[in-house]
Amino acid sequence: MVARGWADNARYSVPMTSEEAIAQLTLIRSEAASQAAAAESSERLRELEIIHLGRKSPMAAIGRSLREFPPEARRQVGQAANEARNVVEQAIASKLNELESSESATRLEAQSVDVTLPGRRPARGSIHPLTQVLDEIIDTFVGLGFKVAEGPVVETEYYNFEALNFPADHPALSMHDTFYLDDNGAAEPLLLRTHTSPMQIRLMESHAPPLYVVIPGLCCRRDEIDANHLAVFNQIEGLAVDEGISFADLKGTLEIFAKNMFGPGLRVRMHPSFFPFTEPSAEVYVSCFACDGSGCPTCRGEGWIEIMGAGMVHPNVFRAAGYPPGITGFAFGMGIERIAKLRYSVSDLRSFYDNDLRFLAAF
Ligand code: 2U9
Repeated sequence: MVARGWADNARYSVPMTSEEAIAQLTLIRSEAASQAAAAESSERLRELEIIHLGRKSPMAAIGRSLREFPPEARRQVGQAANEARNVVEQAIASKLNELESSESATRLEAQSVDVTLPGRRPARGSIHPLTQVLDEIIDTFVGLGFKVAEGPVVETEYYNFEALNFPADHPALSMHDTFYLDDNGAAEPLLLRTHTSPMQIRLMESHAPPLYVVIPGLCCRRDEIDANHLAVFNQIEGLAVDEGISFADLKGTLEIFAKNMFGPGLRVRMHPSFFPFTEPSAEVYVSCFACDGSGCPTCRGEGWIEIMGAGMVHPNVFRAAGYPPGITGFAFGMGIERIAKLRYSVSDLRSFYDNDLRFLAAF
């Protein structure tokens, strides 16, 4: 039967008989199926989908012209169009499936890992020499029953100076010249602490005696930087407060520390000195661990090396902290960088902060 319909795209915008439409569909169906089978990529298949099944495809045009055919022809053309669409969809889908699995196999192949190759060893860091020395110092004092505490680097003038018995115009203050913060209306000037001693005052305010504590931490002074001085450095200070604590307890404690740090055979000597917060005060020396006291370049020919300062806590300091009259205690303080410099025979303190891996790898 010759029944006419219309195909409305450029190629097929001519009236068609149902036979012509069915012939067209058969042609589209076989062409599209063989194009799909020959496709080499999923992109090409998506392109074929648009060409053969899309809104502007000849197949869609025939579909739109169905209503122009009489019922019997419409049924035949419609059935042929459905079959053609199913065949083309099926051909595209199965090729897509095939391509995707081979594309993913190629991808997996490219990403595969040879587990038999030797591993790459990650570069490992090490503990900074200053941290190593600090840990060793802390270990000794913890072994003797001291606790460890830390406090703020930003302090008030009261805790950094006044409570520690620094008279307002005393020359000892010049050794403690430091950096002040913009006060922003604070009741009291704020500064970067010059020693960790303020924290001992804070601890005494909140803890009744007995007190055995070491306090490590960052300190700042307005110093010219050279091989022996840094403007930002680390200290560890100790405080022991108990009934009947004597200078002998101080010396015995420091001897244990010095022998642990520099060697069991060395001797400890104390020289009179002055600090506002201790009375009496002393500089603490160890016999030179390089020449055992006979004099060498390490001890600049003196036979002795200064390692820290110490003394018996001044009664004014106990008073400021609110401790009872008659209580006794000792205190000491040392620079971590200085101890590490001596311990490892480093000639310049700045090496600890250069971040030169060749230097740091030596520890
Ligand atoms: C309180 C009472 C006493 C801490 C002390 C020193 C002696 C000392 C220096 C060593 C090298 C500082 O880093 S350094 O320049 N320190 O000589 N420090 S006694 O005395 C205290 C601390 C707190 C309440």
